Amino acid sequence: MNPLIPLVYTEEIREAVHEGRPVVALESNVITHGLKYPHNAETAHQVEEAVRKGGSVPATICVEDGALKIGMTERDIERFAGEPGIPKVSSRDLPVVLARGGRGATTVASSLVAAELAGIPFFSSAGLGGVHRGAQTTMDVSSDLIQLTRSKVAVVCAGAKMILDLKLTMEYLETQCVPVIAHGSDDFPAFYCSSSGVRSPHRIDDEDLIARTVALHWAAGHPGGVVITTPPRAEDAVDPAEADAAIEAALARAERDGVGGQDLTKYLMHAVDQATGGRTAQANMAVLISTAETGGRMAAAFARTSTARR
Ligand code: PSU
Ligand code: MN
Repeated sequence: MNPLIPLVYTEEIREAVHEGRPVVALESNVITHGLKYPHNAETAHQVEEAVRKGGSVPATICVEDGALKIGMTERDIERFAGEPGIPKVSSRDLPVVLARGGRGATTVASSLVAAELAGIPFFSSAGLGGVHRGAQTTMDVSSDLIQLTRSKVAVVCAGAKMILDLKLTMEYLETQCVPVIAHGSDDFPAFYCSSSGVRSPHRIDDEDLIARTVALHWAAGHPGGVVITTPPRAEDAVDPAEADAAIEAALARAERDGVGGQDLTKYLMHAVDQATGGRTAQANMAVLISTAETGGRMAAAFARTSTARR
């Protein structure tokens, strides 16, 4: 462990990591910035339960008192869910918040940093950040993608957020040598929708084979992660035409209001939720939960192959 960075584990997670039992890391920014109270707290609990149902131990990550918390207690989650003003902490913000002894909610990117430091090789969330629409001029590419090239953590998700340019997001992952494996679909999913219209480079439905693929990527010396997608369940998915119309309107509003930088993702997600009468927020919660269960199963499969190799 790096002595400069305090890691505060819950007892359960410390033991699980120590014994090589499967753990799935989870982000906290979706609690503070993605969903509204009290749905955020309820969803965070359901996500943890779903990881357990999949056969793994959940570890929701945050920063508090200048330490990385590897596993939030029920009270921690309730506090983060209810208190306004807890900052979004992405990879570039992490050293500042740690140095100041501060706190914050971790994005996918900073949660991957924490997961690797904590010895947790699997992470799950609903939708990755990615290349924003119009990034050709704004250069807005989520740190989630860059961090994926640097942290040895497999990420189970329902693709990337639909507000993004998913074709460019896939191009980026290809350029950066990040394997993308679709589980249960041919196409790269679009978070609320089962297809982005972009075909995934690989489809593997056998979870043990996915576990072997992840192990081989790292055995080959790659310093980064693997993206494993799972589509939203049919009953949770949003009609792509409805979602697209809401996204177009949200993008126009963001431009009119001059929103950019680290506030853009949250702004767009909320604008789309409003335009769909909360339909996309509902889908977001359902997808977080179903993805977490798949993540739990995949991490368990990976732990079995790791035990076999010992
Ligand atoms: N807003 C949401 N849901 C989210 C996020 C923001 O409604 O899930 C998050 C995730 O934490 C993701 C981050 O890692 O946004 C990406 O932000 P950016 O595009 O600024 O890199
Ligand atoms: Mn950005």
